[in-house]
Amino acid sequence: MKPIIIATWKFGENACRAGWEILSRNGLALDAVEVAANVTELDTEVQSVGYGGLPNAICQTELDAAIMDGRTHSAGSVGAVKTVRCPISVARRVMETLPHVMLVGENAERFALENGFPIEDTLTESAKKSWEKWNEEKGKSEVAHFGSNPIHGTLPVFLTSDNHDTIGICALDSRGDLAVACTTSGMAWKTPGRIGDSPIIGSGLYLDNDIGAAAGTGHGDEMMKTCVSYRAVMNMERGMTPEEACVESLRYLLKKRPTDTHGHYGAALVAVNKEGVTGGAATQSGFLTPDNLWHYAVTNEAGTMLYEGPYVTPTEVFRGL
Ligand code: SD4
Repeated sequence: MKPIIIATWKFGENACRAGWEILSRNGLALDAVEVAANVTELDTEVQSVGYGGLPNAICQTELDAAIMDGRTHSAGSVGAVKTVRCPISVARRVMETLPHVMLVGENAERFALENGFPIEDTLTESAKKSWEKWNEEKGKSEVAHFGSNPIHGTLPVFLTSDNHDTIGICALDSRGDLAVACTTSGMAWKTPGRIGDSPIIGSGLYLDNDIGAAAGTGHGDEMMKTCVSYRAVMNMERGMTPEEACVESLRYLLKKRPTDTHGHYGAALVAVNKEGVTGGAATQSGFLTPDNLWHYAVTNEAGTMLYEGPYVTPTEVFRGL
């Protein structure tokens, strides 16, 4: 089997390259998605994942992450973790050592510490400054505030397509096994304790080792309501290509949660099937403005490619502006 790795957003390129180092040496998809996620988690330029992610409404960085291993159909997840820069690795430890799937908050932090993850500062000076700016301006109507002002969709106004959102990563290894990871600091300025779609199995990520894997990014509070990643994998089971599977899952989301009744929001998916075909899609709303385009990265033996679109509306699928 020819390995391949796919990740959300432009910053997914660096993650995919790191994962490819493992896949190209016949390593495990599980190791590839963890290492790929770690690259983004530790990149402080990425203000939406791991260390340096934008904080919640009271200036705490609360990280969510989950991972699945296709070989055993096992899953591990952590939510609202403040003291670990690489929560995907804690999620993997949960998966591999506990009879449970998900730990949250202080007890997830306690589990991490007991398992050798040192207590780390997760808030950078730059993320703190961004919070201070938001905190000063949050009364202004033009400033995005998730949950209270849907005008700017899922994005704080100063974020661009190069610098926002969750990383979701799907990999297929040379043995034909799949793995998927999803890691995020969640929505900036979120209500303390809020956990989004990213660490929820079936929403932020899902796989079936006999079918394919999918992972999501975007407005998690909407995406959770239709289990978008689970639906994308089930669509592949019904014979759809990964791109078709992502498109249909997002269409279903838009049908159930129309943007015009709940503000504008963005949602996007990437997927790979068991044959190594990759694809992705995003809703038009929230992800199609000059400084905010939907990109995903793919790495295989041919190198790393960046793709844009397609964009999905309730009635059409199109590429580019
Ligand atoms: C979440 N899907 O927590 C993630 C990340 C996100 O804008 O929304 N970023 O909902």
